[in-house]
Amino acid sequence: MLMNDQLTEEERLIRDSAQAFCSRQLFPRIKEAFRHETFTKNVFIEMGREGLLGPTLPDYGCAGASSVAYGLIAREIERVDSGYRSMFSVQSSLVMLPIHSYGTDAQKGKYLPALASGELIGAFGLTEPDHGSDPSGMKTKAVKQGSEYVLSGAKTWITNSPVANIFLVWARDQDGVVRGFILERGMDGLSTPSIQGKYSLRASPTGMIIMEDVKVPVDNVLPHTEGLKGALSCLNSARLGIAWGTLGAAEFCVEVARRYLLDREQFGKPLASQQLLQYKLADAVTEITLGLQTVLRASRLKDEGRLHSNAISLIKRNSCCKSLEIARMCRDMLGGNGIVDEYHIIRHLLNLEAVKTYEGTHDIHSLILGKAITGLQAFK
Ligand code: TGC
Ligand code: FAD
Repeated sequence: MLMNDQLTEEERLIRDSAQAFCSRQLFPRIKEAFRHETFTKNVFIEMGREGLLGPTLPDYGCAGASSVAYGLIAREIERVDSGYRSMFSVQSSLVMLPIHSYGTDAQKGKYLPALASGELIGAFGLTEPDHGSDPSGMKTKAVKQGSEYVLSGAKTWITNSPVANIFLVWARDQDGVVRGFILERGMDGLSTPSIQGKYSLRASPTGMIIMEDVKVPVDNVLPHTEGLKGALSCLNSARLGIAWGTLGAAEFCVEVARRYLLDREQFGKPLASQQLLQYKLADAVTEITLGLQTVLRASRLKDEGRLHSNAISLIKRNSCCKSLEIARMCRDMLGGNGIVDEYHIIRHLLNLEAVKTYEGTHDIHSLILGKAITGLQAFK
């Protein structure tokens, strides 16, 4: 579709430099990082040095780039690994963006430059052990006592939590109003155990945020958001990035499969010459092409202030689901070699299973779309 022509000069430059960075800095470490669940803070520092963190913010050391540029970065990072894209998404969209949108000048000045450089790592705590798809039932409490709030409760499945320095936590105050709080590592009563045994996103640390009467100064409350809407609004930008990113993972899988099929001969000729396999490649390339055009259009609408969150649900759901199907099909095309991490496809396939679940599961986005189509709410 000559997508290159649909990008601005700045977007092309950002994409090319992100691509060079990802192949130079991220790709060489991913196999070992996934195998051994190793994390290095350098990933954040290097992303920060490259100007990739919080790229749409207009100030505090950020690039002020378009939502398309944000998506192009997500696509390049996820071409390498969804876990690295998770780190980028949470830092940029779920921590920096809410602080920028809802925070005081003092909070912005204190946290944003250090988050942009990767010196500080952030985490976003919405999900709780008993409230995943339905965060409206959240139990984490914030009780005001003088100049502090006392937070108690637990968040789980939190990307970056075991390594984060700051935690954007959503909790209910004594009046039942959901508010955003910035917690810092080292506060008494705060702990962040890792979740063990993940077979997906192994390069991305995931854990809990446990709060046992953590005293949080009122200066750490985000003043410009009240109610669940604030927390859910944060998800829009991250979901858009996922819609771009997962297509990058799918593109990588297709490229590996294409090269493999051209090189490998069975029954006396290259597998790539077999009609069944060409048919599958045609399906994969079609879905990726359609998906990219749609996320591009959605991102342009976002920058014009005309993108509805229902449309974000549509692209998050579609990209995750199609990319997962493509990864599975490519895995199959490599036969036995498809399950070996040397070829990377099995890693993408395992990652995409989690990406289909977080930021609203596939079926939750189906229900959001179902409500938009019928006017009837089917969640509850
Ligand atoms: P509902 O009544 O529909 O909504 C409450 C208020 O919020 C508004 N709203 C939104 N506003 C902006 N953007 C959105 N996407 C919004 N979704 C809802 C809504 O208009 C309403 O506003 P108001 O003014 O009327 O008060 O709320 P509900 O309780 O019925 O729930 C709706 C539902 C199920 C769609 C929502 O709870 C939901 O999206 N659930 C999924 C939960 C989820 O996505 N969690 C993500 C956690 S973070 C994460 O996974 C990070 S992984 C990142 C990584 O590693 O990359
Ligand atoms: P549940 O809500 O228990 O859902 C289980 C199943 O039931 C799903 O198939 C779901 O689609 C289905 N279901 C639920 N409700 C309905 C319904 N009404 N009708 C039909 N089907 C329904 N959260 C954060 O806050 N911050 C993070 O940084 C973060 N990072 C994550 C990283 C990883 C690796 C993972 C796996 C999750 C992360 N999450 C994070 C949590 C994520 O958002 C939740 O896992 C997700 O919202 C689903 O919640 P749940 O796991 O509790 O599943």
